[in-house]
Amino acid sequence: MFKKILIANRGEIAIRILRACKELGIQTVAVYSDADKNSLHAHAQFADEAIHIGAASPKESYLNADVLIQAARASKADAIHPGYGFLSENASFAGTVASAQLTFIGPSADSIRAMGDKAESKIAMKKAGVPTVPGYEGTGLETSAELTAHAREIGYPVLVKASAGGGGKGMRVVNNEGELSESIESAKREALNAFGDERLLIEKYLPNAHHIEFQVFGDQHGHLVHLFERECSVQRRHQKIIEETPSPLLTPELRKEMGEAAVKAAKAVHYTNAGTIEFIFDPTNSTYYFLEMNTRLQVEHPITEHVTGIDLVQWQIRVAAGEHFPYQQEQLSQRGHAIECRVYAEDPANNFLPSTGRLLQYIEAKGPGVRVDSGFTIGDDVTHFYDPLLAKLIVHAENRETAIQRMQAALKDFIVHGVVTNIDFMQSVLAHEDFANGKVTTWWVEKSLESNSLLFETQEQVSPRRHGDAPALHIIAAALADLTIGNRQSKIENRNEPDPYSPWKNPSGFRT
Ligand code: MV4
Repeated sequence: MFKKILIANRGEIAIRILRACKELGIQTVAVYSDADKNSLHAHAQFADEAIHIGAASPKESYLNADVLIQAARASKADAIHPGYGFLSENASFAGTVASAQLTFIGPSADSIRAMGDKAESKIAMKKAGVPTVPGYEGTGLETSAELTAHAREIGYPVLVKASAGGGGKGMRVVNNEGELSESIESAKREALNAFGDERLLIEKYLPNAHHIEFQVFGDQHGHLVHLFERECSVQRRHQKIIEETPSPLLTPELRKEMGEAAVKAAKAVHYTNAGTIEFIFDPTNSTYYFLEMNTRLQVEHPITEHVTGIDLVQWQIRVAAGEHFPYQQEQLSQRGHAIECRVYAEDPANNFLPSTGRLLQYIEAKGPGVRVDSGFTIGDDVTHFYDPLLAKLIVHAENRETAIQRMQAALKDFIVHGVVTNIDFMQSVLAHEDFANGKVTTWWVEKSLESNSLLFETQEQVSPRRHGDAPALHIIAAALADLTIGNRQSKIENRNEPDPYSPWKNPSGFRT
């Protein structure tokens, strides 16, 4: 087993990984940027060591492979956990880590590469017998005339996608032939800009799709299983808001079939460690298609942990160290229902713009069946440098109905002052009959916001405290926070006192 792991990430996921290391008796090294000097993840309460890696901008710190590897060497870490985002799906980073005689806690660079390209992975999946969306993927550099012919064959509406794409970039819905050439040109331009790669593929557009993904997990001895699905259809502009498992849409038969397809997909690229197979699911005819694979631990992994009882982060570490994953597919099952709500510092009433500022009051929900994964505490600043995710609120209960009720209560208990959050917005979604009926498709949030202000109307009914008493609460919160922040600050200052005898203090200037 590893003796020491460097966590190349920040915030809630760094803290989640630090906890898993602590439970396994592994020493930890946190890294932090200028903006994170006082952040929880670099605090002695969580990390054994903390190394400063550069300026606030991700490029100069959390995305700087060289400085991360130097930090791992200087601290004598055996392995690096990349978390999610940043360098987690960067094949060249995974390769560099391996060449530096360190273990990358994740899949091989080859697996990451094989799944990194939409067109290539789609071709590989077809070959492996995994259903993919009907469409055309050639070299990706077809002329407009060639693509027009293929689109006609597929039948409108079609979807033009950038091969190198992700997060909806370079994606265009095309309703008829008249719109095609312009969409191709603009998608190419966007793809070239974003990825330096203008290759496109074209496929049938599924307008009523649900996003259902399967967690897969493989060890280094060829054993690979799935840990069931997560339904992630409540999202806006490719940012997920609410995830749940089991999906209210799947029958046991479909679940089994899709799970087997997910295992097949992962095995085709000799996948090891934690990964996710994204499917698009059409409830009108119960068809499903492979969309892409995320070759990392995902933000929403906790709901899978609660329903399967498997600690995914611990097992990521254990299989990376060469251990066998001990459960056969038949031994794995789903117990109860789990939901995750992502608490963002953003303003739904103002086009969901990130809301920055100091957390004047911050009280997390707690109680039986309630878990909060967060990297923030009272007094922290929410800056524009990083994702505005404040916390992940996760509940687990006997069934979907009780899980929804538990989530609604927990959201009421979650108090944040100083920044605006999407808490009330999520209450509106949870209270909506479409959500109760499992009718939320991937476009549902945008459509509901567009068609009427229904979501915001519901909001006032669900959450009257949003109005009226807010200014007074802010003043009280600010006064209380000053006291608490004062206490907290002195704790952090103690922790940042340089220790002249520290064995990991190094002359290369990592730690200031
Ligand atoms: C689609 C689709 C409908 N039809 N493909 C979005 C990003 C990438 N993961 C693929 N995406 C989609 N592909 C076809 N043929 C709808 C989406 C899509 C989506 C997929 C998953 C999660 C959220 C989404 C939000 C909008 C569109």
